[in-house]
Amino acid sequence: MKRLVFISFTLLAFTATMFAGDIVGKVKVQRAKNNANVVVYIDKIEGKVFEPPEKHAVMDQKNLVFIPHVLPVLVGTTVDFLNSDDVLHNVFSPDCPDGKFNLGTWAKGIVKSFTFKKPGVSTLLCNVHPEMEAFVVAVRTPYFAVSDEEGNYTIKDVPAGKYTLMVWHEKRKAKPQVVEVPEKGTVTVNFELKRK
Ligand SMILES: [Cu+2]
Repeated sequence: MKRLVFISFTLLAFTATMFAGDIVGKVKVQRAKNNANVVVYIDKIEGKVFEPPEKHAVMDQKNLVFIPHVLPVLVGTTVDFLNSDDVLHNVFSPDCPDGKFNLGTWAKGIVKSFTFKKPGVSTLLCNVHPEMEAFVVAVRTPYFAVSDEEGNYTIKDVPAGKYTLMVWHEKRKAKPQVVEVPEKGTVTVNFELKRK
């Protein structure tokens, strides 16, 4: 019996990866210096809840900049906040969907963590350096990507099916698009983001 269960699980995992495609595309951000930092993601898949990864995501603070500038995570993911500078940094969020928080102010080498449990965007700020800003975008599926400076993005191994593909950018927006992911190969979806 155990063996049968094991085999069916393996088969299930196998068919799941067998019928999966990639979503690729290019985003164009109007009146921006480049096309980076757009999050493209599948908002939700009906009837599916995804276990957050045990591995923590990382937000660093280096040379007085948050790295990365935009960090998409699956809902429930814990983010480790580092300080790689010789000066003190702080992290607080005035608009986190889980409730605003302030992790305090700390020196190099210390790590503070926060778990993002609700979907949505959290602005991250540092009260030592007002010009520092970053965003954590918590989404309900693991199917997300961030665009590079050319605007390219790739979401790999998405189970075949029809979904709503959303985009998020700190200053621009675009309407969601319906995407039909093939059982094999890629589907291309491009976005043009305009003023909010
Ligand atoms: Cu700082």
